[in-house]
Amino acid sequence: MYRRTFLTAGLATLATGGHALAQMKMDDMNAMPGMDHSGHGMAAEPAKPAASLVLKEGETLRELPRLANQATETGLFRANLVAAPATAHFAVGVETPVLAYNGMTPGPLIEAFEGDRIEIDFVNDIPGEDSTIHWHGMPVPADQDGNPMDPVASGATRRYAFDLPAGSAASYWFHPHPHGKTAEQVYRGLAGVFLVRSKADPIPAAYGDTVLVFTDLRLGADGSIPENSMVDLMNGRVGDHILVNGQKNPALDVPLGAKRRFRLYNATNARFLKLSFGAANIVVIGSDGGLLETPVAVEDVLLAPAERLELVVSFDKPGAMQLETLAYERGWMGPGKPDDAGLALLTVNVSGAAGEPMPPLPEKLRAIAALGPTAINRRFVFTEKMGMGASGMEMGFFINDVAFDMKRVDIVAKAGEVELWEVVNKADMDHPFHVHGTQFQVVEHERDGKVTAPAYRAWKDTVNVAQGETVRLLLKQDLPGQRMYHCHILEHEQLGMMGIVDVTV
Ligand SMILES: [Cu+2]
Repeated sequence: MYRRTFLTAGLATLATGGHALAQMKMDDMNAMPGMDHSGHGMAAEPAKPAASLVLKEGETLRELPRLANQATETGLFRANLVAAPATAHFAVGVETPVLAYNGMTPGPLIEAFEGDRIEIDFVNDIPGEDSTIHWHGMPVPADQDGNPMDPVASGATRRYAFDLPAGSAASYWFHPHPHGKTAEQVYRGLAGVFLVRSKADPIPAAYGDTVLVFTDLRLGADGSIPENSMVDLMNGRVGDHILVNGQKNPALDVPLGAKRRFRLYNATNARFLKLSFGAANIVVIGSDGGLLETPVAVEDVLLAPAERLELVVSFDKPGAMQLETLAYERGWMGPGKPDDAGLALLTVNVSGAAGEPMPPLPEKLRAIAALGPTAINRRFVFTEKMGMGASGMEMGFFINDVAFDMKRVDIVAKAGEVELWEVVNKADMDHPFHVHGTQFQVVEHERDGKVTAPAYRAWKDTVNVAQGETVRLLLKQDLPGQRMYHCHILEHEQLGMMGIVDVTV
């Protein structure tokens, strides 16, 4: 939609949607990053990519450094994570101020085993801003999960401590979740991988285990990371460069006939990644919450913001093969719609000589019991409201017609009870729905009256709800306390598309 028609549509929405729009508090608007207090308002559109900045491509894919375990006792993982300003070198000869965990973006990779006790001392050295660490997807107690209600003040330290239960092996991650600052702290560089492993992993070790974390970088002409514009707030921030482990289109060499295990992480604020791997065959073996029951062959995959997938890719033809983006219509408002298709994220060079023969992928990976029967049905409806107000463009993103309020409990659930959640998207964009503290199972998708079952049963903590779509899922919270549920386009979460479920015993 072009800007003029967009504004007209926005005004029409305002006329009919005054009730919901009034929930968009002006003090929240003023607290938003990128808000210009000079009276001129904020930039409407993101700045154009800086043409003079060059990001090197084709360097060897880097492995994310492991966070060292300081504990000597077996079964204990203890370490420090410090969030602080740092300098990164993305473009050739240019320094970029970022936020980093222990000086790194993405942060250091945490690797632990089922059954381990985790103790992380978190130091917030971000000047003037609260932060938290949210353990995305992990079954940690509510008071250890980095909720916006539990901020760690600038200069303060707190310990996060939790146990990893049996059966929890999966590709999790961690990122900040402070009220009103999540989107900015993540696009400035704060995100990291948390791998929980099983000692009985059925995937052959010969496939390796390669983590690919996608982030979305935008650089201004001076090499700095610009603040969010109005278009970013509406659509979620999409950058100019999709990076893999902090590199642009890195390279990986494999012998002919190799099979490789990849863990894909969408750690972007708002980029939808529909991906194919050229001529290589892709098999999905895992989702947000760990392995599937059986491998599922696919042509391509859609990875919405915050989702993860585990793949086994077979490289049976010599030559260069690219992990590349395909076109995907995620809904866009206003100018600046990104060109999503045809971006090379990773180049795999397959040698002409065959390597060691690969053991076969097992046909059975694990059992996933169906959740049920259900104790209660709930419905969550996503809407967007936009229009011109007294101080310029106003916008809000709502669940069941209300914007997030940290002091309001939206629903009360009982620990251990299975619930059926119906998530209805009546908005003009896709919204990836995330629930803290547990993993759920998607039962069906409904769009234009047509109901479809998912291609496989899986544990998920984030599911994309496309424009006009309804997603039904089964969910059970085992631990008591307050949990967040929200859109994982982080700008939408920040502008209200979030609620609190209070889980009681
Ligand atoms: Cu959203």
